[in-house]
Amino acid sequence: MRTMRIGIINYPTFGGSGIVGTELGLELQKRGHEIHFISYQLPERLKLEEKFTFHEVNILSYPLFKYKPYTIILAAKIVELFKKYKIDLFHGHYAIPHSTSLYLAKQTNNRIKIVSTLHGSDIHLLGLDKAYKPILETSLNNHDALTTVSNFMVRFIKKHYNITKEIKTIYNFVSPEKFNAKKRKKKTEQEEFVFSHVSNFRQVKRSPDIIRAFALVYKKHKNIKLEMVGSGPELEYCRDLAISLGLKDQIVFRGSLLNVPKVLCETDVFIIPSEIESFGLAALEALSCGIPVIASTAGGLPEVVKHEKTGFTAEPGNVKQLAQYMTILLEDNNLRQKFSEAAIKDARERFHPDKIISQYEKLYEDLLKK
Ligand code: GMT
Repeated sequence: MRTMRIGIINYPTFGGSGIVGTELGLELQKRGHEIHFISYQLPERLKLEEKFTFHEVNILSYPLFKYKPYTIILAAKIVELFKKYKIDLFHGHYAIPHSTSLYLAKQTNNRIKIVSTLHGSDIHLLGLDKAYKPILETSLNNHDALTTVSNFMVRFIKKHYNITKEIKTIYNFVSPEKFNAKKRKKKTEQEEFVFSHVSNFRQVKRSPDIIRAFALVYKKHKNIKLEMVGSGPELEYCRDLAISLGLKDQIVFRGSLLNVPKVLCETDVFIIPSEIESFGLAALEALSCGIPVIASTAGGLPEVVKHEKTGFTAEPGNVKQLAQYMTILLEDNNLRQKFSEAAIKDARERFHPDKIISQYEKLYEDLLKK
């Protein structure tokens, strides 16, 4: 396989698309490709690395600008980097506004090859707004290749957008070195049983449902704890809810953490009850650590969590069902162990970087041949 020069454009924050973009770049780099990371700030997960090339997109201020035109500045950066480093292709993560910057760059220089991965709320929430939709459709229809992260997303895009280009599903992936069961502590019967949740606390995540379900479980089981990791618009509401239900000491809010594997080491069951979720990278990271997951049946989550094999899937918004599944897993050590072993096996078989990265490499090779 030829080595390629690849520009990766992503958000630098803790969100799933930013993480997938960064981890993809690092995995490609390990395989010998020359990677150029491009963003307005150093991506969080790159801060842990030693070797990488990062290009900052500087946003100039000007007295007339109330809103800075990032889309144009990023497009100009892509054109500049293409010329300077002879980059074979640019791959954007999260369509708004990256896919439009890529489209503008290609309009400026037709030899630039562009790929976008459509991750989640860029499509099932934000992109549906008429403020974005027509420009998004034009931008995506003029790409060299498009990918998304689940079969659910392919169906959703076909149903709601006028996209004529083929869209390929390439699942999120997880590194067994970074997320593994070996680091998990063996617990004694006396130790607290830990549920955890990692998210950006937006409404779509339905984080308060977990607190309400936890309150139901707590009526019978006192030796339990809930770890809530991340921050976002509903965090304060969740804190207040925990206090009002008398669970201040049982529920810990950790804020945004870089060291998610550390929390997972102490977790017995992971919960992700989203209203809609294109894939659920946080669920996959938990499965990779051998943690059974209770997910909702929404979006692409059932493609990741196998009901009654690696966890349970519950109707979004059904707090009683969530509490039932939490109780089953809490009370049945054997079932938890069975799910845990199946979770590790499934994460390695279906979502190992070796399996997923080669799909991206093939996609790149095919489009460069054209
Ligand atoms: O939309 C978000 O909540 C964040 C978003 C992002 O782009 O940062 O995450 C999405 O992309 C992840 C990586 O592909 C997926 O694993 C998440 O399921 C997806 N989130 C949603 O669809 C809500």
